[in-house]
Amino acid sequence: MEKRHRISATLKQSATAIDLSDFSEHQVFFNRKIKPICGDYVALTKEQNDYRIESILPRDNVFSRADKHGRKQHLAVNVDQVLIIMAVSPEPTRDIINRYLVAAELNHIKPLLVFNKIDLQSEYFIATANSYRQLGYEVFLTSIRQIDSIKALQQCLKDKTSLLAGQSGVGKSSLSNLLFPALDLKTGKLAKKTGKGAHTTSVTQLYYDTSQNAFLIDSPGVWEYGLWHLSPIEIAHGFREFQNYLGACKFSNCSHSHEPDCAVIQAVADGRISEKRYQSFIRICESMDHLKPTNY
Ligand SMILES: Nc1nc2c(ncn2[C@@H]2O[C@H](COP(=O)(O)OP(=O)(O)O)[C@@H](O)[C@H]2O)c(=O)[nH]1
Ligand SMILES: [Mg+2]
Ligand SMILES: [Zn+2]
Repeated sequence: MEKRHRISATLKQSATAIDLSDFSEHQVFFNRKIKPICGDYVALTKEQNDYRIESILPRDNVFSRADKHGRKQHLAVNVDQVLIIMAVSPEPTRDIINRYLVAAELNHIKPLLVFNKIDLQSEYFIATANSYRQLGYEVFLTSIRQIDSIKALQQCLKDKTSLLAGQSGVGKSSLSNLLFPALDLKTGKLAKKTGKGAHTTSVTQLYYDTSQNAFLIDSPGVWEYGLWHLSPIEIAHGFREFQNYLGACKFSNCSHSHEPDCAVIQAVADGRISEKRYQSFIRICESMDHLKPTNY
């Protein structure tokens, strides 16, 4: 099926879709059985002046996060990569970075780690960036005051769908305006169109930059509630350097916290896994206690 129409935002009973052949936007309707998510490719039929979603094309992946009850909630689909933006200030805690990475790994979406405001240099920040580079992650050091610093990152956005993530104040809006100069992101197109009406179920918005053939998905508060409920076994799969050891523990359901003959604990003792990352893993596992397990 031709990938011609893509959902850019959803409301309860309608959605907007971009026609990729002429970049026009249409309001589209759908019946109860069809649940479009931002980023979906859809097949439309035209009835008089209304467009209807006939079907949703198969999804490559789904990016999820927790709702306020700690339940897994689908946010966007067909995402190639998630841009995890951090800044010298507000300074990220290790757990924030690791929680984002767990989400990206478990959603099977490539994370790009962006360390922004590098003009306000801090050695701790750069050392942190390097430690993630050593784990094999793609790391970018950027500043909106040094335009050359964003070029490498911009190259990675071409022909891709990128999801923007990061705490408030790290520079997401300023960076996206530089990375996507063709888009008028500041004016808040969505805000103008739909306001904060009660019928708005999602403020997740997909933008299309035709000059770079790049899609950007912005979802304010993408990390307000963070990870949905996960078991230690699942969380361990979000720590990529643990993968080599996960089959080697004495107990197949090892939580890597206290068990004897745990290959992960041994790797930490041998210095093959960083103590800081391991402690963060333990804290993230403990933070799940207050979330109710769900049926997902
Ligand atoms: N020094 C410095 N300030 C920045 C940089 N990027 C963003 N800022 C500032 O950080 C503040 C928050 O930026 P904003 O883009 O609104 O962050 P957002 O909340 O993540 O969208 C603004 O005052 C920006 O001017 C940077 O690279 N260096
Ligand atoms: Mg912003
Ligand atoms: Zn173990």
